[in-house]
Amino acid sequence: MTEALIVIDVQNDFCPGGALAVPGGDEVAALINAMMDRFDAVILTQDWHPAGHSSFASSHPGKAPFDTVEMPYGPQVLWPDHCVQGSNGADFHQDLRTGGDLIIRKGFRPGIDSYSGFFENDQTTPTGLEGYLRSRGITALTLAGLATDFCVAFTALDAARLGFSVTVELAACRAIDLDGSLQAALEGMASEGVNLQP
Ligand code: VGL
Ligand code: ZN
Repeated sequence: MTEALIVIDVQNDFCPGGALAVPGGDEVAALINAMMDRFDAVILTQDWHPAGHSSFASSHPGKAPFDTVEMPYGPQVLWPDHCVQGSNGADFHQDLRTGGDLIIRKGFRPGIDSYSGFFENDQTTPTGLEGYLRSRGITALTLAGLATDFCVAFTALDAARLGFSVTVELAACRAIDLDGSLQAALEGMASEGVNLQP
């Protein structure tokens, strides 16, 4: 069995001091570094938005961060401006080992957000990650990173639906936890057959 570690969005803006800081976000870097050598492949994802992205509250007059709007593809939470392409906030946290095999950037289309490393939030536009994994013969994925209840969970759900064997290493993830989103994400992942490692 060929196994990959998928490191989700361990970027400055999701760490303390960043624009969309996840509590304890910086703590996952060392834990993830220690996991890397166990895998046949290490893949990093990077949230990578153009300035003025449609997921930013600042792009919607009268709206505030964490409000929800209706997009053509469904409801979308609005976020503070974060992970703008080329900014320091979009860089990986300095403690993270970044010598992985592949970096998948997502969320670069102005009109659509992308939580999952596989499909954008319309659940149909692919990032190309599935093809990369399949052509390398990778069948099992372990996920860690930020944030448990958004990008980690969406990536895990897509991976499970695509038929990969999926484990989420919860100790090496941290959550935003917006209105019960962490509990909902954990339940959703469990019901799709994702192995939740405490
Ligand atoms: C994320 C909100 C917006 C994440 C990315 O990495 O979980 N959350 N963009
Ligand atoms: Zn984002």
